Amino acid sequence: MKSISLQNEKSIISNGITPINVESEKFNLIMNIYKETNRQLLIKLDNMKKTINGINDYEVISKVKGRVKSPESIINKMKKKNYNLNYSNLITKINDIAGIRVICTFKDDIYKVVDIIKQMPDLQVIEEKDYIKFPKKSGYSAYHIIVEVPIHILNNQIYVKAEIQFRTTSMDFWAMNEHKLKYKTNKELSFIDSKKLVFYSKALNILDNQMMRVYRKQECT
Ligand code: 0O2
Repeated sequence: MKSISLQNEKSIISNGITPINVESEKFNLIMNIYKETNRQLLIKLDNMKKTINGINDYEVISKVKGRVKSPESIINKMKKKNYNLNYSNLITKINDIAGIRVICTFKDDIYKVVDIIKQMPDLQVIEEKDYIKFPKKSGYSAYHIIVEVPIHILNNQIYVKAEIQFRTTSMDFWAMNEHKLKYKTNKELSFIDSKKLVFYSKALNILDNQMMRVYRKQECT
């Protein structure tokens, strides 16, 4: 069996610099590969959720959800980042076409879960971004990793990149609301409202820490 990463898969991205046509068969084929990547990653992380929750007396992972980025959203992101709209850039530069979100109860659970994923023999963690220790200017807090997932297509094993975002329930609550309010709309929030969102993110972070401490203290007594 041939093992190769998607960006080197000549039969799929030959003529990688040809412009993206979202109606084409080639685009469809690439999207199907990301759908399969998403499906396989979801199964893996759902199994992990069942095992971890089963050996703990609370839900370490409360939710695992996944989505494949819509064609419109892929094109918008490429335009926003000033990438030429070609297949090579799509595959090599847009890492979150397959995207999974893992919601954990406590912040320290996120680091434990990431460590477990790093030890999975069939997943390669190729990039990490710790927006928990270093939140974005917007107030966005989460832990992101980019993984390479082996997908079997005919007699080939292709490594496809996917993004996994880890958030606590309160980080997720904040991000989903902020996403609706600001991040995904072209509407500008006022300076005061933006400041409020940063403040709310900090307040939720304090609550996350306090709840975690109370819970961990109870566990030890
Ligand atoms: P969608 O619709 O959620 O998929 P960037 O650093 O943002 O220019 P990159 O390299 O993809 O781009 O990095 P990052 O930050 O690791 O991941 C981007 C994703 O994180 C976004 O995907 C969002 O899901 C989330 N994210 C990043 N910053 C914010 C933020 O300020 N607020 C919210 N609510 N989410 C954020 P997309 O594709 O942009 O959007």
